[in-house]
Amino acid sequence: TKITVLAGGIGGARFTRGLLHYLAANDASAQVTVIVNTGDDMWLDGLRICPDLDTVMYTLGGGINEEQGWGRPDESRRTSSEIAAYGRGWSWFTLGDLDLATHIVRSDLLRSGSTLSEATAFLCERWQPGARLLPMSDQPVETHARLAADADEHRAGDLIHFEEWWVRYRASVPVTQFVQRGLDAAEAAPGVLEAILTADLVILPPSNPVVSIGTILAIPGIRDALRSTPARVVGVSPIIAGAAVRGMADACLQTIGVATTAAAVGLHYGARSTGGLLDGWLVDETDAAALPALTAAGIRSLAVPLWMHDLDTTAEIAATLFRVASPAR
Ligand code: GDP
Ligand code: FO1
Ligand code: CA
Repeated sequence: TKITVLAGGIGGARFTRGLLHYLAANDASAQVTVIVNTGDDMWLDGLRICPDLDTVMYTLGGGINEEQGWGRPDESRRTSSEIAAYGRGWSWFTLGDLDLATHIVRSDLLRSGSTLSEATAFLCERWQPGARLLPMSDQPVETHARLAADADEHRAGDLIHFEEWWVRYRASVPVTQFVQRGLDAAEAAPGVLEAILTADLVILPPSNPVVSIGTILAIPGIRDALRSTPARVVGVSPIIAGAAVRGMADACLQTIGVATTAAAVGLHYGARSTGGLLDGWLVDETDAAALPALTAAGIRSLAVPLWMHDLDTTAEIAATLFRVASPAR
């Protein structure tokens, strides 16, 4: 079985870890490819930072800081503090000392001519994530937020990097739009379209629908590949009981005019039968009231527990997802 997952950071990483746990017991020959959002990437302190790629790599490779959800366990901020003492970098964005090694190695590879795909494959040789990790694109595509109000040195109308809006402002400054800078020159990375077109199953895990999945879908060719793949395309709602479970995804959804509900996000992706992306959609057991609207729209939906408490509860979500995907088309 070939399975392709489109992922952002923490949500997509945790889901995929549960998926691999399920497959180890039920389909050991399955091959999983994760297409990862690189819209959060940036140059900082002369280094290329790829937050979502690193979160997925560390989570699947057993090197994630579990409490934080990103970065490595037992990191010091000594190097970050030294950079801040020079008045450089982003004082509100912490690069742990162990994580910095990853950024240094990646930046070295990129400067000596490797593509991001090649640098990612190299880093994964150490971490052995158990899945093939592909950046969505080898060209830099960086998500920016257009501010609706002044904030510190920024004026209303300015574009700021997504991570500044998310981490420095905790998504609390209103935004009029998200802009993917670099999109015009970007194409899907090697293997990405093929992974979608030749899969048996494509999964949209609980990742941010706007700035993670939405950014991946904006790369030329990816949305069309999802529409035309013979694979089943099934998703897991990142919204439970009208709330973004962790983080501030509601502020992102509000910006694009989508309600923070499991039904609205499912309908935003849309049914494949009507030009959208989804064959199936899982909502949380508390969101069962959303089922009639989703079913009426042509999306096979089920209401089951969607909290990824641990490996077993997450594997159970993956198992349900296979059931939703299985009926012959
Ligand atoms: P990020 O890059 O780290 O922000 O991660 P993602 O793009 O993968 O987005 C994470 C999204 O997953 C959040 O917006 C939450 O709404 C959602 N999420 C987090 N934990 C859970 C969970 O346990 N269950 C479900 N269903 N969704 C979750
Ligand atoms: N998230 C934070 O909330 N604060 C940080 O200082 C921070 C640093 C950071 C460094 C490397 C990395 O890979 C991820 C990091 N994150 C941090 C997480 C992350 O970038 C964001 O929460 C997500 O990208 C939002 O989607
Ligand atoms: Ca992210």
